Amino acid sequence: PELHRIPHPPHRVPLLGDVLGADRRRPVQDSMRYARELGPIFRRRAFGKEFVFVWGARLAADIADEARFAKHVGLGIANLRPIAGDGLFTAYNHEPNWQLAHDVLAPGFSREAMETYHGMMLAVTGRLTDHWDRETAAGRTVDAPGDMTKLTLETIARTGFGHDFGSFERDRPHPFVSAMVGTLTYAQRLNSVPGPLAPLLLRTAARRNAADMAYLDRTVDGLVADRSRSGGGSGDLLDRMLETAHPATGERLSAENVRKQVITFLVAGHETTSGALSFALYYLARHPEIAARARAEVDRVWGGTAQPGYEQVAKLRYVRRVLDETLRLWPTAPAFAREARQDTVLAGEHPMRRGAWALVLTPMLHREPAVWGEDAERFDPDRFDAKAVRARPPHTFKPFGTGARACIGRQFALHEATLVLGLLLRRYDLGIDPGYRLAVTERLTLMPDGLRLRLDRRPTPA
Ligand code: MNH
Repeated sequence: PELHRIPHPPHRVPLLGDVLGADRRRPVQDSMRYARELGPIFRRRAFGKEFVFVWGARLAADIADEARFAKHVGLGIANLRPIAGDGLFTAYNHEPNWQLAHDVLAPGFSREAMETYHGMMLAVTGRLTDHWDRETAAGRTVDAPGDMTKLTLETIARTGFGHDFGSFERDRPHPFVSAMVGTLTYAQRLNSVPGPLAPLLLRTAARRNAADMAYLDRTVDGLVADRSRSGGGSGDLLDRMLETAHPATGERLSAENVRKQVITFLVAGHETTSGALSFALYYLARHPEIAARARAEVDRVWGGTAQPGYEQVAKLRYVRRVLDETLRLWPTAPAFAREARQDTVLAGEHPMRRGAWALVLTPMLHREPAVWGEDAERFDPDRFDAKAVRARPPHTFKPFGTGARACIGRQFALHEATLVLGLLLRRYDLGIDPGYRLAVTERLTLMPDGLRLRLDRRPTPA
């Protein structure tokens, strides 16, 4: 955008830019603070580069126009290119492997595919509740984000790749998770050092990152080798990646691209869902009256069925609203970037050259008072009842991004998270230390920090 009309923080340091008071470990929450000071569009400078953020509803709606704007692969996402390459998430719009992989993999998220995942999701949740039952019986609290990460990693590994990481049989996170957190944190850190100095400043971190990347690669190669030995699976994501030809062109994914897709789906397929579940558990524990209403719905809709069927999940309308409201306040993939396809004017006010780009800061778009009201900071699932949703302008709720490059795993994540919340609400009363203050850690994604829950077993159907 034409920059001079866009506000920026008042005290700029020569060369360094807007670094005074900046929190380099929490770039998103830092930007939220600037947003509140500077308004619906603002810019931040770091090391000679200028980044434009938009979050006003009018601007966000305009930049969602697919005719004039498209996904921009920049910043944190571009920093993931060494590991995820031209995989679906990090591919440039013009790379042929994007369309190829999209067309080959999209049926893996159809309703029929989802129905086959449902039973596996139930089984993985059973491993979580076994673990939580033991902890609870022993009088211990549980590590909500840690255990949600085990759950979602096992779910995507099993449904997508027929693989078992054995997360619940370990005390510490699986090394795959540590390596992933390492690469995500490193990708985020690369944004906060001057490019040319990065090799010097981050020497130790870069070496660690290389080791993390090598570990992820080895894991993936092992997974693919297992599949080749055992022959085709059940038509899961890995089978699609390895064997399915494009319906129109007959083309297949190359071995190198398959590696990128497996890493992409193992990471994108669990990290953000884990955060969403963790934040939801936090809000449910904090608001017993909301938990009670959600639990009453589960008891009413599922009745005595121990193992709810696939269609029983979408019927949990209020639980689903709890999730939507959670993703409103803490969209766990908290920003996405859009670039101009041609010279254009954003919202009739900000001229942009072809290729110029801006970040949509979703946590602030989702708190825009003009759309969500003066009480936008308050957790209230009723904001997502059908009538309230119809009354809101379009493009004001974007936790899964927008347009052709929006999240391919949305239905997967929502089905999994609704199912899991339903099962947990039915099985436990959720307690939280009244002194706990929500703290959010960032590693490109968002996750509540230090959230421990105290559970009480409820009677459940056998
Ligand atoms: Mn997901 C893209 C958020 C769950 C796989 N995802 C995106 C984008 C957002 C997003 C935002 C768009 C990013 C951008 O424009 O740069 N995703 C989420 C959230 C959850 C989530 C908040 C859970 C909650 N995502 C999942 C799951 C999977 C998945 C589950 C896989 C099983 N997501 C992807 C892939 C893309 C993506 C792959 C890239 C799609 C594309 O560019 O074609």
